[in-house]
Amino acid sequence: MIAFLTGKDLEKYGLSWMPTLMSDKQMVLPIDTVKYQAQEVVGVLASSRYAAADGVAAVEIDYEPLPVVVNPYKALEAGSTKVRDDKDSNHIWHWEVGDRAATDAVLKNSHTTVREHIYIPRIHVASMETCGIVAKWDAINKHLTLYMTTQAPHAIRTVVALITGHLGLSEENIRVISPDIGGGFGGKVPVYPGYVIATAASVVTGLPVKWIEDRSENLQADSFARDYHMDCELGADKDGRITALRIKTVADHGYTDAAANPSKYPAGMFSICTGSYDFQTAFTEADAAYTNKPPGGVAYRCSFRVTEASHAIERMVDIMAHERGEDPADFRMRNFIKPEQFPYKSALGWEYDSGNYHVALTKAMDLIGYRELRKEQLEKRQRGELMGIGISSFTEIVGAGPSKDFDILGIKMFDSAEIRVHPTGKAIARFGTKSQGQGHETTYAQIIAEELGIPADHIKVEEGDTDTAPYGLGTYASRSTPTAGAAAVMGARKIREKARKIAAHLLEAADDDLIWDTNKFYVKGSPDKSKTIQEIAFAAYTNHPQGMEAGLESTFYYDPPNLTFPFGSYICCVDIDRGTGQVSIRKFVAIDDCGTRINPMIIEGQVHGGLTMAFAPAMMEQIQYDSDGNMYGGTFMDYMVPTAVESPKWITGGTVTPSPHHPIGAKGVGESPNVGGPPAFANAIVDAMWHLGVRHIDIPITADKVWMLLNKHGVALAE
Ligand code: MCN
Ligand code: CUN
Repeated sequence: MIAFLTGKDLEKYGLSWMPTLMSDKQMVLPIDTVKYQAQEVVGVLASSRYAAADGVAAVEIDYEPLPVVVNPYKALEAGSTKVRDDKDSNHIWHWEVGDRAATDAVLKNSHTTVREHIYIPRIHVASMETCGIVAKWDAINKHLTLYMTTQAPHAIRTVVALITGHLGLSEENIRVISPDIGGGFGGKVPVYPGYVIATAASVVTGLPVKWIEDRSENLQADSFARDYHMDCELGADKDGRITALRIKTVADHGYTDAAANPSKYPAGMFSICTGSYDFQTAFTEADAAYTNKPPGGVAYRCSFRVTEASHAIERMVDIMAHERGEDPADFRMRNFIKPEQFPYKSALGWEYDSGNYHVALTKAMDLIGYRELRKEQLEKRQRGELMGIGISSFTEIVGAGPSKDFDILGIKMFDSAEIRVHPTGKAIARFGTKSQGQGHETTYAQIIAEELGIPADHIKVEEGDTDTAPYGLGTYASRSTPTAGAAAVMGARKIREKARKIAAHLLEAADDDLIWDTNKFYVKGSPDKSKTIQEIAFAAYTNHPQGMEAGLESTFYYDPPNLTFPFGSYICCVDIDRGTGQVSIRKFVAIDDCGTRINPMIIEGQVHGGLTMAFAPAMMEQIQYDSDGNMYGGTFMDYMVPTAVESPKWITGGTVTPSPHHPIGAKGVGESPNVGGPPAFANAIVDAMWHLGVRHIDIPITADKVWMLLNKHGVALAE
């Protein structure tokens, strides 16, 4: 054992609390009260894992139970137990967008209105590897190196510099390295106490210090996602045209707002909740509450609360269609934003760049054989069998910036690429994003190869080292392709323009007389007079024009003019066993549109993974607490992550509607399947049971929930 570190020790350095990304604050180590079960209480430093475990076992803490508040509605009531002594109440913020009065009036006068309370419970990303860090303080050079699992290394470096400046640490002496981190999925965006404790411990002891979570620590104490309680109301006229949407949300943030949203958007991009439909009128508001739970409101492949928004609208549209006795596909087709309406200004303020929703849904319907399945469903229903079909036609919103509206802790959201072409025509490219398994090494190289004609396997892609990579905001919210991917294009084009000048010099021609073709410039009218990019690269270092800077490289910071709006149509077909309530996914078809596709195989991988991560919270995953704030479970015995055995087979396809403002028309895709997926399952299951009187089931839709409903409606088979 080397040392114990307490909140009191950290207080000396002003580090017992730290800022969160939403300008709230979070305990690093507590001094006399803890806020939730499983909160870190003391740091034990030892020279081996075994000694550290003995050290932990030797720690004795006297806990005195204090009143807690676990339910966010209760937390918001006057006189409720206060979670935070430093705050006046448990109400964190109120946020609203849209026209409240107009929405109320339109809903009041609508021919049909449907209402539903929809809850999306807490879930946890459970990536392959947990979070960890090795902090190494070099006292002689006053240099700090942090090898850590972060999705945003540069932002971390700046934050460390800002909060430790008073201790003499300076940004040029901080190096953050994020190697292969075993998956991120948003869970590795926040800063966790373990990182800070390891760093402080290294500075105090002068030794390199490693912290790595075990699985239970990861499940119980890291940031959680969702926990949105949504009251939704949707109206339609007598012809089945949507009139207005209202959603009122209570957001459970645990004891601190540690969400990783852009500053201006406390509820993220939730106002995309009008989805793929043409709304004139809408209003949404949210109130966030403190409760005695770990920090919530962050990650799980979500694009900043878009999963919640998409679940709400896709469930509501389905409920409306059923209420009207109409086929949900026909109802959607009538109400979709039409292709000629793009760029489309939504009632809640977004400008959708491009879309073609009818085609995507038609393609999905053809692929699954929708009309035949409906026929089969009717026949089965007559035999008393339960079969359901669910559609989700979602719209995503990804690619933050634009920096005029988007920042994290004041740092504007753009992204970057730095490309260097070496004399022999090979290249290295570095980015401000950080792949966690999305394959940037492959796709960024492909982008540059396409623009410069250098073979992709001659291009080395690097990310995640703040000493070498250009400044960027990292990888989350499917922003890499819309931002850094665009920077790669623009940077490569800058290089091509310089290459043109060098080629003109070599070919003794005017710049304007040169034509670019795949990997070379040739002289207009004489295609045999040409210089390849490799010849040009060599000349950039050996024979460049007098007066021109040597070398062939560029740095580009790309600030997107708008977000990108990928979309898709998913259809799920289920059978339900009346004896057990077991739902089996018979078929699942996913049509995704992410604009121009850079690498279809990588996209398919993203979609397969994302659909599995949509299936998980729809059918299995959930973090629950009892009324005293004790977490049920906290291991993989209780938190059900699907394996290959449970996961359905995915049938995927796509359409291509390029983004008009991205330099190659690409939109993000990394989170689409996860954002669009859950309501497809829920809609299918409710569809199977609607005729029994079931209107809505909150996810996860487990067999016991289904069986209870079957039993309640008198159709469960009992042996
Ligand atoms: N791509 C493409 N053509 C497009 C769009 C994307 O070929 N039109 C490729 C990209 O070049 C990239 C990949 O698809 O290689 C994903 O790109 P993009 O949609 O831009 O998303 P990001 O790279 O920004 O990845 C983030 C996204 C998020 S936010 C989560 S959460 C998530 C996800 O990616 N976490 C993942 N997918 C993951 N996949 C793995 N293996 N591990 C994670 O932690
Ligand atoms: Cu919201 S999970 Mo991804 O944005 O890292």
